[in-house]
Amino acid sequence: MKIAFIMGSLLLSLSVFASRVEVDVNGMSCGMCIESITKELKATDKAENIAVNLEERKATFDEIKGKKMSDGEIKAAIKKAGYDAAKIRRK
Ligand SMILES: [Cu+2]
Repeated sequence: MKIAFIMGSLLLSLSVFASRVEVDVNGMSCGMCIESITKELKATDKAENIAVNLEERKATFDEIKGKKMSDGEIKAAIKKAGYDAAKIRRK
């Protein structure tokens, strides 16, 4: 019963989010950087659960299902915030 519930939640979360995306970002230095990157990713309307880590120089987010973002779109959003997306990984 409990396992069925866990499996169900797992399937549900898989169906809600298309994929987890991890972006290496160059040029971040403070909390304002985090804010502007988060804002621009959110503005695409394709990213959820956005987390920007200053120490790891990384932005991580979930693509909203059915709204896949191309590498170009991700780079454009990061660039709009004033930074450079170095490497994009999908999990
Ligand atoms: Cu900053």
